Amino acid sequence: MNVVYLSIGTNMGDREDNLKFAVKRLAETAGVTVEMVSAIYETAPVGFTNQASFLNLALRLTTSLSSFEMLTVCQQIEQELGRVREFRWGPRIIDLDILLYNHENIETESLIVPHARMFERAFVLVPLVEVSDRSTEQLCLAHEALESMDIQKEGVVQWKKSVSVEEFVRFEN
Ligand code: A4P
Ligand code: MG
Repeated sequence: MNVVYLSIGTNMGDREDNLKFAVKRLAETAGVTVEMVSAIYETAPVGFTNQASFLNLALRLTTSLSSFEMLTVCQQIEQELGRVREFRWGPRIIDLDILLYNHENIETESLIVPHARMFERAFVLVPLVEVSDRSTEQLCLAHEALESMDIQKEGVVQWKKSVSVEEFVRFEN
């Protein structure tokens, strides 16, 4: 089984519903087991700052799917939610990013793992450490990077406490 960490973000529409829909769809995907979902954080926009605040979470899953199959699953869920790409780092209904896939380093045109910007982003690292230990070098780096950050200054605030995966996906849309 492969261990995968995802980051999910949204700043358009009903943000909580968008997160729930995405986690539920992942949990329903054949070959994917969602193991743990972090709390939901409200986070100040990074990159393009003149946009609404985000809700972000991270989750850990195990899967028999390859990293590229996992990317396709993520992109399908984005499409189902009707994501329209306007511009890079701009507002989005949903964004599912693969942070880590086992301890692999992948550098292709369509997939870069570890996610290229994850170690500098508190909105990624705060939820990630909640669902991870220090079992790989990359996770150690993630924990260490977060320890040297000022979370409040980065604008990351817990918005909703963590609940079980079952409760999270018990969602009718
Ligand atoms: N791609 C390459 N590697 C990966 C990966 N590890 N996971 C490719 C997922 N996709 C990956 O992504 C563009 C391309 O990246 C895809 O075609 C895929 O093949 P995209 O989602 O279409 O476009 P994007 O979202 O504009 O780019 P990206 O890289 O996801 O943006 P970022 O850098 O993740 O920034 N502020 C807050 N507070 N919270 C946020 O969630 N998100 C962003 C998005 C900016 N600011 C934010 C947040
Ligand atoms: Mg993305």
